[in-house]
Amino acid sequence: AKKGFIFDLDGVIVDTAGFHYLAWKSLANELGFEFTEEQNEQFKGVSRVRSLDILLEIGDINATQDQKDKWLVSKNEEYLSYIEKMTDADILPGVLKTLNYLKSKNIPMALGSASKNAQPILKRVGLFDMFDTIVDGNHVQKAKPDPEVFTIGADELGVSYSDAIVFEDSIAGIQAANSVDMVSIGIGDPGILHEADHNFRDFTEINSTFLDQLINA
Ligand code: B16
Ligand code: MG
Repeated sequence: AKKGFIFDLDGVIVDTAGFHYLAWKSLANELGFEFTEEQNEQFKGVSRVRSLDILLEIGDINATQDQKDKWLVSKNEEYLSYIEKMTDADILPGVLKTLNYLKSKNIPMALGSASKNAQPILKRVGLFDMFDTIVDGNHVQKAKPDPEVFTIGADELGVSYSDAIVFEDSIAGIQAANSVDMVSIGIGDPGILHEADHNFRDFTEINSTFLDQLINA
C-alpha cells in the first residue's frame, strides 16, 4: 500500500531544544531558581502549557492562570528572538538528503509537531514547501503521547496508519506513533527511545536502502 512519512520538527529536523532551554531558563532565573539541561529533557515533545506547569513544579511556585499566561507570552517572545536568527545551516545533519530522496520518489510527507511555531521555523530554514501538509500545535487538541498530531497527518496524506512512518526524538512521540500501529523511528539515544521500531542517532545513519525498505514494506 501507499506509504506516507511524518516528521517531528524539534529534535528531528532542527535542533531548537537548546533555544527552548535558554528561554525556560531565563524564566526560571527570573523566578529565582535554576533550571538544568538535564531537566530540559522532560520538556521534549511536551506542549508549551504543560512545559510551564512542569517548570513551576520544579520551582515549587503557585500562580494564577493570568500570571501563567503572561509567562507563556514572555517565554515565547524570547524563544522567537532565537528563531529569527535561524538559517538553513540549522537543519540537522543528513535531514535534507533524506527529505530530497523521498521527494524524488514522490512519497507523501507531513510535518507532525507539537510546536505552535512550526510554520515560521520551517520558513526560516527554507523547508516550508517540502511537506504536503503541516500539522502543528495550532491544529491539535491533544498533546503527544496522544497520537492526534500523527493521525491527522496520515489522514491528510491519505495513507492508513499502519502505512505511516514517523520520525521522532521524544519518548512521548514514539508512544504516540506506536499506539496507532505506525512505524516508529527513534532519532537520538537508543537507550531512551528503546520503544521505537528502529533507532538511529541521527539522519546521517539513514541511507536510501533503508528508506526503500520502508517504502516497499
Ligand atoms: P512551542 P516537537 C515541541 O516540538 C518541543 O519538543 C517542545 O519542547 C515544545 O514545548 C513544544 O514543541 C511546543 O513548542 O512553544 O513552539 O509551541 O518536538 O513536537 O516538534
Ligand atoms: Mg521533537
